[in-house]
This record gives sequence, C-alpha cells and structure tokens, in this order.
Amino acid sequence: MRPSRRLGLPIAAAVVIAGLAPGQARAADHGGAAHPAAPRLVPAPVSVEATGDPFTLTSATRVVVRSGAGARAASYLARLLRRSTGYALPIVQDAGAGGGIVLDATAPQGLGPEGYRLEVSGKGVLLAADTGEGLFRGVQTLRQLLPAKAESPSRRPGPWRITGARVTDRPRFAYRGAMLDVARHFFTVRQVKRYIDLAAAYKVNMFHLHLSDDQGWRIAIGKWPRLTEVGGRTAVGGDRGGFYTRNDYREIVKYAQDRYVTVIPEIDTPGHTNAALASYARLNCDGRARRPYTGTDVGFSSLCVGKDVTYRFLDDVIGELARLTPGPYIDIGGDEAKSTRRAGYRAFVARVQKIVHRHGKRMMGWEEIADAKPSPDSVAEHWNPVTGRQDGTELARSAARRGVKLVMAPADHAYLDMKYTARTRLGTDWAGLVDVRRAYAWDPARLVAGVGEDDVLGVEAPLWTETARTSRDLEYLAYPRLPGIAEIGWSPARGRSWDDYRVRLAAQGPRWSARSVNFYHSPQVPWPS
Ligand code: IFG
Repeated sequence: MRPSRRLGLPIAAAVVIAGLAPGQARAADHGGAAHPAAPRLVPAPVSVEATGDPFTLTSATRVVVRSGAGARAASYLARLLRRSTGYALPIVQDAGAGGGIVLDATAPQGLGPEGYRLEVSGKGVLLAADTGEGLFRGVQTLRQLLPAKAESPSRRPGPWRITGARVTDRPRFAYRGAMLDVARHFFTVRQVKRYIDLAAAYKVNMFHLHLSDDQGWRIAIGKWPRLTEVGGRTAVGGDRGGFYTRNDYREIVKYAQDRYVTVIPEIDTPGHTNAALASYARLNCDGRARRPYTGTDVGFSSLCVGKDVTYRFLDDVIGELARLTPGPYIDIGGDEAKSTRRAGYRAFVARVQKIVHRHGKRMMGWEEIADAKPSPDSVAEHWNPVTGRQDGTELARSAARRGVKLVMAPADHAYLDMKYTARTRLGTDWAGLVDVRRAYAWDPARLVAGVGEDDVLGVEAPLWTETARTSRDLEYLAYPRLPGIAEIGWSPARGRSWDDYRVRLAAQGPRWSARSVNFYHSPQVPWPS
C-alpha cells in the first residue's frame, strides 16, 4: 500500500525516515529516501504514514481519557489488551495527563462524527476525534498496529510494540452494515454478540437483524405469545428453533451500542410470513393457520393485507420493537411478495409506513418498497443482482428518483451465503459464485445506472442462513469477504484496488487465527505462512 494516501485533507507531507535501524527492511524507495512499509490496515484509512517510531506498551502504560466521550472506546481497548498482554492498563480520566495511550475528544478535528486522527510514536499514542464514536473507530485502527497476538483471548508473551504511524481517517459512507438472518436458523445471543464484535473491528456500524421469515419468528411479542411458542419452535430442515426474549434483545442492543453499532430489527412483511401465519389463524385470509415450514422456498406466503387485524398485529409488533430499539430504523422487509397482489402490496406498505412513523421510527425495507411510494426519509436496500433483470435496477432507480436513500447489497457481490467456489460446501449459488475478489470488486456508486454517490447511504453484507447452522459456518462464509465490503463502505473510492487490498487482507489472517475465527483460506489471498 502506498505510504501515504491523500483525500484533500490538510495532512503533513509524507514523513521521510533517514537512517533506518540496521537490518530493518527497506520498503520501496521514493526519491532516494526509504519509507518503512506502511502498516497493512483494513479498511484502508484516508491517509496513513509509517513513522518508523513504534510505541512499546509496558506494565506501566495507562489509558488516558481526556473527556467522558472516550469512556466506551477506552474500556473496549483496555479490555482487549488486558486479556492478551496481562497488563493492568488502568483507565484514567485526566484532561491534562499525557503519556501512554491518550484518547482525546476535546479538540475539534473537523473529521465528522466517525473521523479520527491517530499518532503513534515512541512518546506514546494520541487518538483524537470529535466524538466517542470517532475514538472507537480509531481504536479499531490502533488495534491493527499491534501484533496479531494482541487479539488473543488469553495472555501471550510480549513485547507489545505498536507500529509507529500517523493516520487521518473518516468514512466515505455513513451506513456500513452486516445483516444476520436468525430466522432460517436460530443463533443465540452469545453467537450474535460474537458476530457483531468481529464485524465492529472493521468499522461496521449497522447490524441488521432479520428476525422473522417463513421458517421462524425469533422475537417475543407480549400480546402475541404464539409467535414464538409456535412460530419460534423450528428452523430450516427441522433444526432446533429458538427466540429472543425482550431482555435477550435488549442485551444484543446494549452489546452493539458498546461498539457504536446500531441495531436495525427486520420483521419481513407481507411475504416471508409463514411463521406468523402458522401461529395465528386470524392472520390468514382464509382464517386457517398454516403449518410450520422447514423448507427453503420463498414467495409463497402473505399476510392478509385486506384485514384490519393485520395492521393491529403489526402495530403491536412494530410498537414493541420500536420501544426496544434506540436506532432510527425499523425494517419491514417487503421482498418477494409474490403471493400479494401489487395493488394490495402498495396499500399495505403505505399503511405500515404510517405505523412505523407513528412509533417514531423511519422505515427501511428491501428495494421492492420503492414500488409503494415510500417517504423520502425511508431507506431501500438494493439486492437484486444486476444481471440485466430490469426490475432489480429499476427498483433502485425509482427509489433514487423519490429521494429514498439506498443501501447497496447486490446479491452477486455482497451476499455472504453465496458459495466462494463450486466446491464450497456451505451456501448457495442462485446469484452466482462470489469469491473474495468478486465480493470486493464493485463500487456502490457505479453499480446501477442512475444511482450515484449522493443516492447511496452505504453498503451491507447480508448473511442468509438456510445452509448455516453454527458460528463456524457463519465465520466461514463471512470471513474473509465481510471486511472487503466494510472497506467499500469506509475507504475512499479513489485508489482502491484488489492488488493492494489482498496484501492488507492477508495480514488479517493471523488476527482471526488468534481469535479462533473459522475463516476460509482463499487461494486468492497471500496469507502469511
Ligand atoms: N432472497 C431472499 C432471502 C434469502 C436469500 C438467500 C432477499 C431480500 C434469497 N430475499 O434476499 O430471504 O432466501 O440468498
């Protein structure tokens, strides 16, 4: 990676280090002077310079928080490093203190809510941002300047050298999401937390939880207990079901908040609703409860959009979720409503949008909602592959025309349940094979004609779980592809290249191994031996 990236930010010129320590490998020379190789970071920052002046943690190192805003980032960093270094790493709130690792949110950086500046030198570490969120994003970069063993959940021997560097950074897009389908197969709170924590290391800031579908309803709703008693009982293939109580859901939200990740709950409607239709006969137009479904077909179910009880039901469901969800969005799904007539679908989305607004939230949905005149404060998620299928590109374009912002999640690049190769045991291939390079080689502002940078809110990596049953399955499908999509959402578009990225991605391998992440050792990536 080039030692310094510029994106028109006022940064110091690349620092030239003369007289490297004997034996230290010389990176490619530029004009006679040597640069230590720039640290290999994912996602790539706006600018990074190696200074060749590392900072070594010792048992005396403190984490200094210059303002209350830094508390969450400091405790996240301290907890991570205490485990692997065995050092106490006390956190001190001290406006004037210096030395050690300083997190400072008192001096305006002008880098927006998630931007930060990071300076590592022999004197110590200074991480500055305008907000606690910016400090947390900077901590994710700082951790990658430490050796992979810093990620270990158990104590490892030192030394603990933080690579000397100067970083200035801010995200390209505001929305960098990971979606997890807990309806096809159920995943416990503990499993969901791990999935969030791994993603937060790559500056993912949105967690879209797909809570209901034909095969399962996964969130308890007080007034509608059969949704989980009946609808939560099973899963694809007849596997064990499960569901979250309100407290479980609160625990997931809190865990995400501690990582500045916003939870977006999805109740998929009016299609993908067999679990609800099996739970309550009156939600069906014919008044007959459906049987639980454990297959993997889509498009066969629909709420009865002509009945008032449907909207009382959704008012209770959306109301309960809105009260439990601090984030601005409720996702109402809207995809593949093949068993709902078009006029009925449009009227349904209009009524449900009003319910979402009444509970103080903004509506999010799959791009099909664009057909139902969503309000401009809604968000539509583009997913249909751009294989010339007019509806996919047309829906995204019509959303953009209405001023509805788009989250780009093209199935043929960003769906993590697509097989890597024909030999991949897990996953499916209805949108084609998506290897690590294909997951990285796309740009959300150039993918769909008529959808440009200003129409795009960000990107998302959905993981559907028809074929994934365990955390190891989730990790195999998500790593190494999810960090590439996180980079597409965070890093500058200019200069982004597969040849540069694959080398930086390779450096993540030992970090995942230190955390026992079951990642796919793709032959496309030069993993260190
Ligand atoms: N499409 C369906 C998902 C899931 C997926 C699997 C969307 C929006 C295929 N809808 O993607 O429920 O089955 O790849």
